[in-house]
Amino acid sequence: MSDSDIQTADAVIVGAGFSGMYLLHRLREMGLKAIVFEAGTDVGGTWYWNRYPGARVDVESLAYSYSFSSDLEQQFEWKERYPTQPEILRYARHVADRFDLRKDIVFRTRVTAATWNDDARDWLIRTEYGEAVTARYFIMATGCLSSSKMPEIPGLAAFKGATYHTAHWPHEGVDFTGQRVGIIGTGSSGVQSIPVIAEQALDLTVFQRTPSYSLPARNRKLRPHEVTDMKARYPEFRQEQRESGAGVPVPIPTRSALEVADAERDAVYEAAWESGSLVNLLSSFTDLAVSQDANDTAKRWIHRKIHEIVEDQAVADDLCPEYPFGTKRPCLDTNYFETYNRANVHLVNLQRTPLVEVTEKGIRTSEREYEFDAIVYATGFDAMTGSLTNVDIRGRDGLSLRETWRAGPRTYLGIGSAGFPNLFMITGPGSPSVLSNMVVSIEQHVDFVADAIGHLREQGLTTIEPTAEAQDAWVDHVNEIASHTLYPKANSWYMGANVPGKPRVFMPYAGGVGEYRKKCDEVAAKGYEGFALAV
Ligand code: N01
Repeated sequence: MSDSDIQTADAVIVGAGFSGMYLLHRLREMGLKAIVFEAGTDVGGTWYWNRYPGARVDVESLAYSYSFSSDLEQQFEWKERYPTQPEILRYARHVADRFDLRKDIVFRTRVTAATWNDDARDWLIRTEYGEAVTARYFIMATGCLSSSKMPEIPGLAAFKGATYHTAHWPHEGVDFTGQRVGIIGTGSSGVQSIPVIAEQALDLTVFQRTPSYSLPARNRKLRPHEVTDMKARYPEFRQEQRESGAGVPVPIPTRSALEVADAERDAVYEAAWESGSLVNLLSSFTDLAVSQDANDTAKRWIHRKIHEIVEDQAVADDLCPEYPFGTKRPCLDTNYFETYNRANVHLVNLQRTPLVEVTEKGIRTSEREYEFDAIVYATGFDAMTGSLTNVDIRGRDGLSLRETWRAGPRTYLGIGSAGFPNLFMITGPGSPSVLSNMVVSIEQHVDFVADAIGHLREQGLTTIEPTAEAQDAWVDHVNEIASHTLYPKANSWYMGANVPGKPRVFMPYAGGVGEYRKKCDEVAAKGYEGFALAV
């Protein structure tokens, strides 16, 4: 490739989801030329790809939305409390149109490699089609849950029927009417899709390795006064979001679950369950995330609920999780546990009868073969690091991000990594990200990155890169906080436990978005303390 074939830009952004879109807008406002590469055919990221039946967000629409534009806040009309995937995609498209974003987004194109050139002080970014762009700043806005995974069992290609992964659902939808369907996976995607598929299919068999904690979403249309009230108090509400623990304002608990009488504790759990909000239950007492005994009270209470809803008590037993509540991502559902009361739904407990293989006709466990017309894989993602290490990123002296992170991701603030100048990650490992309302965390990171780039330009500087010392201290801090919680007790994707061979490290920052924001603000105020800046 000759030099004339290489495009130049100030910044290359990978991904046109909520992060990439806002980042493009911010950088363009600052006068930078930014190019976004996006593998899909449209904007929306997660909400572009995950079109499975029943897909919804589990943060309320009025809170799961951008705050950067008051006009956008005031003019967009959300319809439901928990919007469906099509409604969120409509919002993303609306944002793209409103801010004229598409003209700088190259769709249907994956970035495959990025190499830092220390002489030129820029990145050379390559796509799957061999295109190349040089840019001073390279930003991975690739999302935390974008690199999907299949189960690690033989015979995946042998099945003669139709197969689907929840994260790559056909745009035209799927009609399961009259079909025998098998679904593997009971995380959020499984929990949301199982009730909808069960209503359509002739027969649905659910293969469950680990049960999920799930609460009823109590979704409904938004009332006009709810929308009007929120629109009137948005500035105040946004501030509360930014200062909260998970990007969703809730009263801060003051009591231990162990210091109240059983009846009172049950009433608190009941109210949270009825509210249809995960954070209400997660933050009902001070110690659910840190004390096994406290957490056991929530666990036992939810087990009781499952046993009340599910008629067959042996099935209810199988649906009760044993790991501490909240240590794997809990779900919000519509009729999930009720679905197991249907005659056409069957639960296979893979703890008792593990998967052996996929066959021509269906799925074989250690007990027997099940025959299907279609198999749905709701088997999740190589979370947080997968989409970053899938690109061959080479920093200073050819340093490979993939190799450097072999024993687990190492970042400063979840934004940068030592040895990779001018590489930024939006909601990377080591930041609150997946433990929070993603839009709140995305906006905070985008603002931090855009401000850092603005600072470099104002000061006549060209590079910014975490120091090894600051990064080591941050990684220690992230681990230290996690070690005081119950999170490491579960085999979760937060721990990398769902991907065989992935190092077991708790990846997100569990200190809360408010505290984290304060830390980032301090870092910026001190001239980007912990980063080395150079001319
Ligand atoms: O993926 P998951 P997901 N053999 O990893 C099972 C967000 N999200 O797509 O738990 C057998 O949670 C696996 O079993 P186990 C949300 O953050 C949000 O459902 O590893 N089973 C598990 O049951 C969520 O947490 C929303 O033992 C295998 C399932 O597949 C995240 O995305 C909606 C297996 C995977 O569950 C990921 O959710 C959807 C194997 N080899 C997603 N491999 C909302 O906002 C995997 N499994 C509502």
